[in-house]
Order: sequence, then C-alpha cells, then structure tokens
Amino acid sequence: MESFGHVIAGEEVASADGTTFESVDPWTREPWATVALGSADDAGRAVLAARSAFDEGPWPRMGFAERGAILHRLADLLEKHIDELAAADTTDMGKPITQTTGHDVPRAARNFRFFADHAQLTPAETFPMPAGHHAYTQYDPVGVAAAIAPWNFPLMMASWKVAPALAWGNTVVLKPAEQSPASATILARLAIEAGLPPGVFNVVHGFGPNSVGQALTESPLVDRITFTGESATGRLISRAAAANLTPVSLEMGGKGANIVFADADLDQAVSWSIQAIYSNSGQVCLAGSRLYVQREVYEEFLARFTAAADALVLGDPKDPATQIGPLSSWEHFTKVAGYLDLATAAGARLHTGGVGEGWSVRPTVVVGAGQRDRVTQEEIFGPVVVVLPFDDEADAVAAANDTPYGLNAMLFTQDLSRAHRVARALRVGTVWVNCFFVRDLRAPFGGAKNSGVGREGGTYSREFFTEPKAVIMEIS
Ligand code: TXE
Repeated sequence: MESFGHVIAGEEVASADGTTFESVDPWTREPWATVALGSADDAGRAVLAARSAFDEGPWPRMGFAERGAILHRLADLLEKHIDELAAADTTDMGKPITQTTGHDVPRAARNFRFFADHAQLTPAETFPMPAGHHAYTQYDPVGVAAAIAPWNFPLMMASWKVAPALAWGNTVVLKPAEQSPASATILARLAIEAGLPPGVFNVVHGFGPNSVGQALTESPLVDRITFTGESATGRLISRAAAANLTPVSLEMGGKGANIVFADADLDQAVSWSIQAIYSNSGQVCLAGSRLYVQREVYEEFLARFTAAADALVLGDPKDPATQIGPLSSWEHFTKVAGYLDLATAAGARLHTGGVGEGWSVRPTVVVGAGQRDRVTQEEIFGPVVVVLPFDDEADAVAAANDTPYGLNAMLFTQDLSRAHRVARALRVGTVWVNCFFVRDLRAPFGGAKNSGVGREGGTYSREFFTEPKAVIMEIS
C-alpha cells in the first residue's frame, strides 16, 4: 500500500487525530493507498498556514517573473514525474493510462506554464482622464484561495484552479476529491521541490459535508472558493460562502447537447461524438450525452455510431490498449447502472451497451427515450448517450436548451451561417462546431444555468483570483 499525507506549511503530515482512509482501485476493487483523513481541525491548520504565508511570506510580494520561474519549475517536475502521476490518477479512479499520460498530466503542466506566463504578460489598463489626472488598474492578489476538486480529472482539474491562484500571488488550500487523493499529495511534494515557500500550497484530504470541504467553505480566513463538482454541492457551497460573503467560482454538472445536422460530414461527426461521450467513461462534465440527429441521417448515423461504440476496448485501465476503464467507484457505478434501469423502465431501449465487468458500464446507446425523461434530463456521468431524432433547426435548438444545465454543446454542420446562428441560440458556456474538447486556455470556461457561476481561464481567472484596483492620481 502506498501512503499519502496532507501537505501543510511545506511538510507532509498526518491528520491531527491520526486517522486515515483507503483509496480503492476501481478496476481491482481493492484498496491500494492509505490516505490521511482530514477533519475541520486539519482544514483549519492548512488555512492558517496559507494565511500566514500570504500575510507575512514572500510569495505575494514577489514579481511575476520570479513566481513564474518557480511555477515553470513545477511544470518541469510534473513532466519528469509523468509516470508516477499518471499511475496515481489511473489507479485512484480508473481512467485509461493513455489518457493520464497523453492528456491529463501534460495538460496539468501546461496549466502551470500558461498561467505563469499569462500573469506576467497580461497588461493592465490605463484610462484617459481629463487633464490633471491619471487612472490605471492594478490586479492585487486576494489572499487565501480554497480549491475543491472533483475526481474525474484529479490532477488536471486541481491544476486548473491552483495554477492561476498561485500565478496571481495567492496562497492555496486544495481539497482533492476523496476518490482520487494521491496525485494532489504528489503535486504538493513536487511544489516543495520546485521551491514554493512553505504554506503557499497546502493539500488537505478528506470528505465534503461535515468535514474538510465544508470547513473550508465556512472559514472566514478564506478569500475565494473555486469548486468543480455536482450542482447540488455547488448550492451548499454557495450558501456556506454567503455567511462570509466569500466569492465563489462554481463549475458544475452538464448534459451536453450534440446536434448533428443532415449536411454534416458524418465521419467527422461520428468520430467526435464517440469521443464526446465515451472518453473517460463519460465521466466528463462536458460529455455530449444528448445526441440529437436530424431525421434524414438518423438511421445511418446511429448505425455508424453504434459500430464505433461497440469497437471501443473496455478493460484494465493500466493496459495501454484500453480505451474505456471502469467507473470511478462502487457508488458511482450503482448510480450509472441505475440510470440504465430507469431508461428501460420508462420505455426506452438500450440499442447497445449495458453493465460490463466489475464496476464498468459498456459504451451504451439509449434510443426511444423522451425529451422529458430523466435519462435525457439528468447528468448520468457515465458512458451512456441518449440519441433522439429532430426535424429542423428550431426543434434542435429548443431541445438542446431544454435542460436545467448549460455547460456546453456541440454542433456538426457544413453550413457556416447555420453554425453561427445555432451557436448564438444555445444557452451554454461553450459551443464546439465540428469538433469537441479543443481548448484555448485564454477563452472563458464555465457554464450557464445550473452548470456554473463565473468563468475560469485567462483574464477570467485573473478577475476571480485578484482584486482589480483602480488607482487615480493627480499629476498636475
Ligand atoms: O460530487 P461532489 P460527487 C457530478 C456527477 C457525479 C455527481 C456526484 O454527476 O455523478 O456530481 O459526484 C466536495 N462542502 N460531478 O459526489 O459531491 C467533495 O469532497 C464542500 C460533476 O463526487 O460535488 C469533492 O472534493 N465540499 C463534476 C467535490 O466536492 C464538498 C465532477 C466534488 O464532489 C461538499 C464531479 C460540501 N458540502 C462530479 N460536498 C464536473 N462538473 O465535472 C462535497 N464536497
């Protein structure tokens, strides 16, 4: 068994009361790591360490270049330790090793490099004023940021929050998800090696309600809360944060609509649509889990899509040949499997797929569901797509917008005008046209409706992790 502690004030430590929990490998269904189990006390210790590193330490007082050099060193170390980090996430939550080595760890390193450079290179504003006065903006760090991360992209999502917070001069307490704790401790060990001063980046393991997560959201010493997870949890966090008027950034669930028009390049549409729902076993907030296909091409698309889904290799996530691993935990497996029962009980049909070996679900295609069925409306967070036909553009847009979520949508068409028109009509934070998951880290990332509050990425992260200050001076 491997062992992972909290990292507080530059030291890897046990919980104050010495308790631990086990992280379970969802493929073997055996525990593989012992992890410090934090409490509100441990969260409090970490917040105090972050507070004093912010109030008295060098980090917020350094120049961007100096901080950036340390963050680049951390990115170098992530790349050097790619195998260890990839194995940690793959073993913790079951995503294929080719995804952790090919995407998650490189993207985590890129997040640190990008935000280090972005903070250094982004200009602030000056405002022309009547003669005699001059106004400019200054982006001051805010203080202590609490980052509460999910288990579906453990290292990558943590870095997406931690990197901008640090680059802008804040100190951080990260609470990784209890299902995927290992890579956060490794990240914090590497941060010490990279030269981050003690207390600048802290990690506390534990659960959410009545535990570390809740304590962080209730702390009056925390200045910002950034969270990714379930919409219901986002509501709880908002409520807790309101007591101290702590600003929150919430990235929550999704039920991505993927609209395939009859004029689409069907090879391209099938290939992206498969990735959109089955990569990471559908445990992606951006998953294209509602597939609307124009009636003229519905049968042909369904046949091609189903063949591609059936061809995906499900198996041991540590095997490089595997394309789909198990679901992240027993609890999550039962949730996803429950939706399959719900779909059939409501009169829909599994065109292909169903429950697989252990805690896995095979790439599943649900047909015959209604727009208002739970399987079409709720986030399943598994390799389960609902395919529905539509007649015209207006129908497609109405159906796509008809959920409580609004994180993202995809559309496939060769008609340029329609692409712009539909992109404008969709009430979501991101629209991908003829592609999926392609990102520019400067672009806003976040959701409309129940999918999010606030945006992250580029200057949007700067807005959140700084106090923009106007300075007006008399110069006459
Ligand atoms: O989420 P939670 P869970 C969705 C997905 C999934 C469902 C449940 O549909 O099936 O959420 O997953 C911490 N105060 N997404 O249970 O509970 C928790 O410890 C403070 C979508 O894992 O929201 C973990 O670190 N923190 C999603 C983090 O919140 C609390 C990614 C997320 O856990 C807390 C993950 C509290 N009261 C799940 N309660 C996405 N948007 O990508 C929990 N936490």
